[in-house]
Amino acid sequence: MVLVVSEEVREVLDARRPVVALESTIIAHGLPRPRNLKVALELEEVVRREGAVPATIAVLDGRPHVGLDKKQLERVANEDGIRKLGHRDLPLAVASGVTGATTVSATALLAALAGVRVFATGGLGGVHREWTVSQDESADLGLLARTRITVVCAGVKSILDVPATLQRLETLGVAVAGYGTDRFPGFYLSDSGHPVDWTLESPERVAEVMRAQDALGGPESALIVANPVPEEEQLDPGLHARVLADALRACEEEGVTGQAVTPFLLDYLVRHTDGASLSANLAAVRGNVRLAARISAAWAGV
Ligand code: PSU
Ligand code: MN
Repeated sequence: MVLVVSEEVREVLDARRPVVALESTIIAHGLPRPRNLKVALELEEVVRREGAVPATIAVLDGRPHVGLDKKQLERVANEDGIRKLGHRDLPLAVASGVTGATTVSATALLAALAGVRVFATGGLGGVHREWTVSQDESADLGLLARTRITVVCAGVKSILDVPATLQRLETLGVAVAGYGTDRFPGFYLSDSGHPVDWTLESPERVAEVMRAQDALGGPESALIVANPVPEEEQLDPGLHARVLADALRACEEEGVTGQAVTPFLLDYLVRHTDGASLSANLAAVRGNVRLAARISAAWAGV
């Protein structure tokens, strides 16, 4: 067995108790040090407070881990040169003995392989704004079209082309519902300016949709639960628009491409909003993790 499932996670899975998968790219590449380790520990604590067990996922020395202890989390947060692994990178990382953080696509795949059904993150990857030139669409979307998992997120990162991403999710057949809203959230912002077709009002309703997915059969696709950051905690929309425009320009001028694009833009926003984008990002992630824990409880029937 290639997958290393921690003893605690194995026990809750066997007992069909609530468990929530957490990604590690946000820790290694999405948040500045030393705040990132604190956040990683805090997010696990949020899951526990809701009565669920956290399963943070990463690849350590070529072994995919589901459930990390404190030392392992510290490695993800602090190790220099830690790689960013999408799902296509997993076999290469395993065979090369590499240590890397997993993106939404790699985390969702490993969580599903381990039998974890609910996953919380910040914002999904998606279609980048200059897609017609770069063809840059996150592998998150394609993987979620083929993986039976529930992802709680604050929409897709606002650095992306949001309507194009929503269209791709429709084309790929991935279910999307707003949580308590008929507006698609905008990651740092409560509202991306685009609607969603479905609204779910409680963790129990989300669990019912998950049961319906399984009962219907069909392609093993994901369910995206789009949970907005509370309006009081969102980034000021004017500031967001201004700094994002600068960030996109800087990205182009500096010739940043591929995997480096998302971390570059996130970091630019943190530095040029005096940390306000970081606060909004963290508020969104915290809310998502809490909701995911509640959904995992409803799913487990507790
Ligand atoms: N959400 C965040 N911060 C992040 C990411 C998401 O709040 O750093 C990461 C996720 O791991 C997502 C990845 O899968 O960015 C997308 O990267 P790319 O655009 O290179 O596929
Ligand atoms: Mn990309």
